[in-house]
Amino acid sequence: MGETIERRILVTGALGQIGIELLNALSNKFGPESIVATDIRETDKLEDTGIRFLKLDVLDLEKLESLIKEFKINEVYHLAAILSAAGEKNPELCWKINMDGLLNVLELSRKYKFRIFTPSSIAVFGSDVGNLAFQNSPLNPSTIYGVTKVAGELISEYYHSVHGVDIRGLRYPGLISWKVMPGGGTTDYAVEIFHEAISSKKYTCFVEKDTRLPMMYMDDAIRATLQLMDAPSENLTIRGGYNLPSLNFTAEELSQKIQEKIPGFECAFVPDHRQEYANTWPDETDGTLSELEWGFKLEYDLDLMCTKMIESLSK
Ligand code: NAD
Ligand code: AKB
Repeated sequence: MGETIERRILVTGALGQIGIELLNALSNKFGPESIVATDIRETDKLEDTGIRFLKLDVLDLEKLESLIKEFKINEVYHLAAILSAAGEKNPELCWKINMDGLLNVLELSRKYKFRIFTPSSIAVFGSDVGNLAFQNSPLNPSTIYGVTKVAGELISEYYHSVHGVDIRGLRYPGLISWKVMPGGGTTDYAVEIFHEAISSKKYTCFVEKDTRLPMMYMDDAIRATLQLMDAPSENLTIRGGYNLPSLNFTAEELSQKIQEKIPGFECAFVPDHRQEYANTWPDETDGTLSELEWGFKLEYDLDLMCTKMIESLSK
């Protein structure tokens, strides 16, 4: 879709950690009047933004279809999902929302021909991958969330090759941001730590100090999303989920970097059930294909990300 075609965008799961930031970026780029934000939860947060908000459960196919028709939607950012830790507490619900929700969007795209963005995750990988995960590393996840992300990638590839649906996806690493708290994932500690460092100078981290996971600052993730959606369709060889380059640091390295910027901050490490999920994920991801096919590069390193997080949360 070139810049000359007017975008009429629908975002599902728009009130989540990514949704709120993506709405802001889409609104700056295409104007608030181009966007219909939806979520299963209600909000009045968007009232002053000019973005239209409507309550929508992605399992409600009839309502989703009526919105697609009413607003003549030509691009959907499908973010509604249940994340890893919340998914393990309710695997059936995780499967239902992550799979049936995606299928509803795919089926409607087949009918109304809109373009889709849907995120995958580093949770597609399992413990057979080793430290560095490549695009073509094996996909043997051990969480139900990871299983839905692998199935989501496969069904996306299928709808693209069999039905010509223009769907695009990214395997986001753990995302670090300050506007909205994360919604039930394993990498949430890397956000919570900043909030607690600023409010009480103490944090009890729920993974071991030597836990190393792929991470990314939200601004890089949003830029990657917009860049992928702008890429010419013929340049893309992956429709399920592109690996992205990632930062990698241990929980202790993160706490030490915060200590440099907030003297007196103390972090304890008391692992809970989420350690088990973290142990099955790689330390880092190789994003060579994203750079080659649509030119993505990271802008934030650990130091710059920590500076931005602390500055923003302190305001
Ligand atoms: P989040 O949990 O913060 O937000 C998800 C939103 O979906 C919530 O606002 C929730 O109310 C909504 N939702 C849940 N069930 C719904 C339903 N049935 N209908 C409509 N809305 C519903 O999640 P997020 O971090 O913003 O993640 C968005 C997407 O990105 C997900 O697919 C997630 O798997 C993926 N992802 C996120 C991260 C990360 O670190 N945040 C990393 C990798 C992948
Ligand atoms: C989670 O921890 O579940 C998410 C993810 C990496 O997909 N942040």
